[in-house]
Amino acid sequence: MTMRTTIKPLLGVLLAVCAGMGLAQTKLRAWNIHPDGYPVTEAMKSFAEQVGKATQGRYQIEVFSNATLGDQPKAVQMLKSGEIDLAEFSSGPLSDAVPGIKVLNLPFLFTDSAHMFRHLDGKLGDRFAANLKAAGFVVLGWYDGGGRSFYCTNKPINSLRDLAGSKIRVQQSEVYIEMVKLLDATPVALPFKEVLDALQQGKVDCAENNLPSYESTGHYKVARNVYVTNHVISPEALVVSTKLWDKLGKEDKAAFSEAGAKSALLMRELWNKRVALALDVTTKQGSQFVKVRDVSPMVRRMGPLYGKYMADPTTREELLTIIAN
Ligand code: GTR
Repeated sequence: MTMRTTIKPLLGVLLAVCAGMGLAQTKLRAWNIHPDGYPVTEAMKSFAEQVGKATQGRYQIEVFSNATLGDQPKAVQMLKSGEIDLAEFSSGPLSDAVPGIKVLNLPFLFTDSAHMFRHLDGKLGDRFAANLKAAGFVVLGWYDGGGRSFYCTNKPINSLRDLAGSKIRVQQSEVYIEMVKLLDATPVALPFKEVLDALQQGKVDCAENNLPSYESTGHYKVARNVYVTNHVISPEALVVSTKLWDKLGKEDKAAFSEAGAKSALLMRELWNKRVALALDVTTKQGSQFVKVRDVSPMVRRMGPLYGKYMADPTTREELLTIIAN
């Protein structure tokens, strides 16, 4: 008898024995767009470690960072189809697949992260999580996406007039595309990984992001003119596919949820430190920050976008609840 004929049945028996001892291991794949050391990556790693511990090693989660498994819209589909099990998504690209969370990307909706988390950690957060679950994504934790601002390669931006006519890279997400059009600029939707080249090669004049991503991507090295608008403050989410979730037992669900909640708190803490660090690094390297003096002209430009959300009773209620509280 050769190795080849014995190995399969032996493996089967070993796995069955392990399962009987509660030792069967399930390997899970988690998608992440950011590099090592970034708050999202570190929080995901800590999540993976905690799940491993809490389930006595039965679940082994591997975090694939730097978008090595594909860009964000692709990963959203991969999670739905079960090709990957977990992911950390920005609410921008995620909302194209789940219209029930679109309102979260509206410009000037949240005044700061504390305002955002007051809602996400409360009733509205539960509602958005339910909408996500119905679409195949179970939220394990809301992460911080920070405040996004514009930055350009060639000229200082002092007003909306300076942005008009520019080609601005946006996330692959409808709300962002509409927002840039309303500023009389041209939106260019590109995957995150392609933005540095696009800025360098002049395919786009500007991009927009939060400070930690502005720094971690090296965008600051080519686009030094930052127009600090914080036009979108929106969340990100650590999610697991409902395909996997539905297979988990009660105790394992609790272990995943607890690890997710803890990782969110860690992420938010790391985030604040990283914002400060990114500001320091980019300033020292020559980035020029011009703070918008008055956001009202920009808010007024967004009228048609708000109009759409006010026309729908559900999003109208969400929008009004958020701005009133
Ligand atoms: C980052 C966000 C990423 C991605 C990126 C982008 O702030 O964390 O998930 O959405 O922005 O602009 O593509």
